[in-house]
Amino acid sequence: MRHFVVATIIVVLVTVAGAVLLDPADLLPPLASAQGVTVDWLFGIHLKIIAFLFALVMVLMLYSIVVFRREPGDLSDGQYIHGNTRLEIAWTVIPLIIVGVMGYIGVVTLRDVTASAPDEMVVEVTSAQWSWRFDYPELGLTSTELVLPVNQPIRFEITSTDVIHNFWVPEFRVKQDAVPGAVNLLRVTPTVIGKYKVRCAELCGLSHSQMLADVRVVSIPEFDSWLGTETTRLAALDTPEARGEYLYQTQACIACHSLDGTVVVGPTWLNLYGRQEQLDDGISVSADEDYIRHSILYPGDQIVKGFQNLMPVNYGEILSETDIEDLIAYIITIKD
Ligand code: HEC
Ligand SMILES: [Cu+2]
Repeated sequence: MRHFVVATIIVVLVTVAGAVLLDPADLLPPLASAQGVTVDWLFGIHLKIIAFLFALVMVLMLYSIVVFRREPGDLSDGQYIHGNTRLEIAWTVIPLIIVGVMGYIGVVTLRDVTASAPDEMVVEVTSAQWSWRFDYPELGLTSTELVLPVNQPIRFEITSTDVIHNFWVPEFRVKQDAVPGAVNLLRVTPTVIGKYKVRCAELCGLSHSQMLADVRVVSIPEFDSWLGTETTRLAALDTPEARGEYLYQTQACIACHSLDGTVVVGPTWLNLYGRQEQLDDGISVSADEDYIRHSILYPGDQIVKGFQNLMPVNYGEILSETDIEDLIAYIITIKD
């Protein structure tokens, strides 16, 4: 009985110490969404249960090792114990109840986090190796930076053009897979003005770790002024070259092609037009308009020497004929 009391007291002390040390506030980045409140609450409960289980197992084990260790010279066998029905019922029923309760809390939390709001703003998220694009269909805008008005419920409609990615802003806590051919929903109400980053949370190839996008949560007036600037900028896209530059930024080319000579994933576009391009089958071609068009539509046909066949194959479906002409017009302007 004395052992039982002492061990219980130590378990309680270690549980409290563990729960204090495992403070979620130290483990997670600052919280910046309404949905995250429930998530953090759930996370806190989990950590406390984990602290208790850790204490239970470790304390009883170490206590037994130290207190019930063999005395020197004692060669007798240990006591033979044959089951203990009460104990067995207890260690079956109690975890069952805990799991049941956690399941219930999980369902309630999930319902809470995915609940819709009447005044949602839609943002379509398109992921591609290795970039993000954000379309605001209600506002007629496209951006590579995610700008959100504070306290505005957002419904993200998330998809991918190639492989599976995952849309994640750690400060918002929630995340969602981006699956080609499907649209997945994620609801977030940003609550804190500030700068964050979208990260890809699904290993998706070579530049997965660089697959970032800027997030800005701003006040309503600031959002309106951003809207104004972007709309004017879009309206000013009246030359093929300007539209091509815009496509370069919004259609993911920027993730793999540089403009300054550096090699990212694909060849730089600096001085691309007109250069003699060595292909990996030993042939050399002159990079004229037809070659560039062909490279965009059928990237696997002619692989540039020293590069891998990593360019997305579906630009023919995504881009219109005018888009491709605009891109070519833009590429022609990139020379030093
Ligand atoms: C995921 C990375 C990636 C993206 C995104 C990407 N490309 Fe590429 N691109 C490559 C790679 C790698 C090559 C070289 C291998 C090859 O020839 O297919 C290449 C080659 C090219 C070439 C031939 C270049 C040369 O030096 O001969 C052109 C033109 C081109 N891409 C245009 C585009 C355009 C336009 C876009 C956007 C609409 C784009 N690419 C998006 C990876 C990418
Ligand atoms: Cu990714």
